[in-house]
Amino acid sequence: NTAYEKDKYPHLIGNSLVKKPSVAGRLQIIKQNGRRILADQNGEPIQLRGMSTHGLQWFPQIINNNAFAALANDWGCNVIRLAMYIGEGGYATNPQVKDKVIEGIKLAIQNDMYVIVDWHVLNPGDPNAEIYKGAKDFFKEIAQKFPNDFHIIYELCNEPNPTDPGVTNDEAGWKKVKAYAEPIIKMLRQMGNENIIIIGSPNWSQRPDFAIKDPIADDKVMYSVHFYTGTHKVDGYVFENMKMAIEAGVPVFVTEWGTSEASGDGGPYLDEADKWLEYLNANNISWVNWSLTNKNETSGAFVPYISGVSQATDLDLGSDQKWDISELSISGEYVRSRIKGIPYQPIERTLKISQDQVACAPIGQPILPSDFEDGTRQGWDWDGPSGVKGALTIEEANGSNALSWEVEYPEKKLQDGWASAPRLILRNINTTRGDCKYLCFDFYLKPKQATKGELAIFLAFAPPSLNYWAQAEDSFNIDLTNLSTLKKTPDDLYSFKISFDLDKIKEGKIIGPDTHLRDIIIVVADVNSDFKGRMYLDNVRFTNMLFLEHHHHHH
Ligand code: IDC
Repeated sequence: NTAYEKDKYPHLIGNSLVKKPSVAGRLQIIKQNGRRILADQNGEPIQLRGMSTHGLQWFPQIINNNAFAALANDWGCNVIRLAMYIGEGGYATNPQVKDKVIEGIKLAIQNDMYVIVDWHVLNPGDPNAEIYKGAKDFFKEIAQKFPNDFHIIYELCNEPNPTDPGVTNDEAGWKKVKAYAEPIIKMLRQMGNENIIIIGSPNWSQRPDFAIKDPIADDKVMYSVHFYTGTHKVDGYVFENMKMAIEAGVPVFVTEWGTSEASGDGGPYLDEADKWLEYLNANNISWVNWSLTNKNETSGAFVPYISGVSQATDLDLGSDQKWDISELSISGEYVRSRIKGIPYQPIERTLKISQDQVACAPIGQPILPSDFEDGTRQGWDWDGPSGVKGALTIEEANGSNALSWEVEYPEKKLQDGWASAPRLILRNINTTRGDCKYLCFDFYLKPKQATKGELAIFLAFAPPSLNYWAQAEDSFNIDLTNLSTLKKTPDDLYSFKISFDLDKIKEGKIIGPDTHLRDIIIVVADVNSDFKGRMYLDNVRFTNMLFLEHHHHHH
C-alpha cells in the first residue's frame, strides 16, 4: 500500500529544507538559475512551512505555549504567522491586540520558529487609507522591542484590494502599495533591521508580477501570493501571475493559502491543493496555511462546534502539547501531513454531516414576506458558519406554517457566542427596504430545557455597497429565567414579536430606501443559557407597522 503522493506528487513527501531558526539562522535571498529564493545563513536554500493564526481579535486563545509547541514539534512548522487585522474590530478599534502579537513573537522564538508579523490590511483595500495610519508606528515599536531579531519577518500589508478606498489592479494600484511600503522599509533599515520584509500586491495579493518591471529597491524584500484552492486553480490567473514572477526572478512567499474557497469556507479542495504544493515545494517557495481556528469554516484547522455533531477543539490544548488527529478538521489533518511531508492518510470521520443527509423542507424561491405557507423554506437556509446544521423543516406554529429547527447550545461556552448559534440566511433576495422602518418577524420557542441565561437575536444584511455587512445595532434579547411568566399560544409555544429598527445600524452605516440588500441574516445567539429545544420563525417582512406588545431591546 504505497502512498499515492510518491509517483504523482513526489515533492509532497519529505521536509529536509524545512529548517528551524536554531539551525538556519538569519534568512537571506540568494540567486539561483535566474531566480531569487529564500536561503539560510549559509546561503543554502530553505523552505518555511507553517500556519497562520485567524484574526487575533477573534481567536487570541491560540497564543499559548502548548499550541506553539505542538505546531513546532508535532506539526513540524518552522514558521507561524500572526494575523493582526486593523479593521473588523482589530487594531484600529482594539489596540490591545498588539499585546497578542508581542506574546506570539516571544512564543515563536521560544519554540524555535520564524514568525511573520502580519499587518492584516483587508477592508478597506488601500494600505494608505486613514484606518491604517498607525502602520509605521506599529512596526517601529515591534522593531524596537525585538531589534534586528532574525526570527521576525515583517509583512507590511496582507492584501491590497479594490474595496473602497482601495487600489486598482494595475500599475497605478501597485504604485500606491509601493508608496505605502517604501517609507516603512526605509525606517526599518535605518533602525538597523536586516529582516526579510514581505509586501502584498493588488487584487488580494495576486499580482507579484508587477514587481518584474517595478520592484522595490531592497534585496531582502519578498512579494506575497495568496490563493484558495476552491477558487484559484493551478494554471489559472493567480498561478500564472505567480509563475511569471518567479521565472522572472521575483522572490515570492505564499504567506496565506487555504484549502477552501476564497471566502474561507466551502470544500475542502485537497486535490487542487496537492497540485499547488507540488509546485511550491519543487520551486522552493515558502508557504503558510490559513488558519488556526475552530470557527465553523472549512479552511479552519480545528473541529468546530456544530450542535449535536461536534464539540469545538480547544485552542489551548493542555500540557501534552499535541492535538489528537480527531481534534483537527479535514483541512487541519491534511495540512499537518503536508507540513511534515508525510503521506496524507485521513482518519475515518464518523461525525460528518451534510445538508443532504438531513431531511430539510425544499428550499423554494427567496421571497418576502416569508410566510412559509407554500411548504417550502422560501429561500431560507443555514449560513456557512452556522453552529447548527440540523434539519430545517416547515412546522405548524400558532395556526400557520413556520420555518423550524432544533437547537442545543454547548455546555462549555465558546468565546464567540455566534459560533454555536443557529445562523439563518435568505440568500440573493436582492431587495430594498423601500420606505419601511422595520424588519419584523414572529418567533416561537418550544423549550425542552430553559432555566438560565438569555437568547440574543441579531439581524444583518449583506449590501454590496456596504462591504456586504450591515448589522442592526440592537439585539432582541429573551430572558429565559422568566419564560414561565409569559403567556403561551394554544399549541404551547412561547411567542415573540420581533422588530429591528432599520435606521439604527452599527458602525454608522446607513441603509437607504434604495440600498441593494443581497442577503438577510438572522442569528439566535446564546448568552450563558442552557436552552435545548425547538425554534420557529414566521412572517419575516419589511413594514412600518410596529407591534403593540411590549418587548425589550439591548445594545
Ligand atoms: C476570512 C476569515 C473569515 C472572516 C473573514 C472576514 O476566514 O472567518 O469572516 O476573513 O474578516 C483572505 C484574507 C483573510 C480571510 C481569508 C478567507 O486575507 O482575512 O479570512 N481570505 O476569506 N484573503 C483571501 C481569503
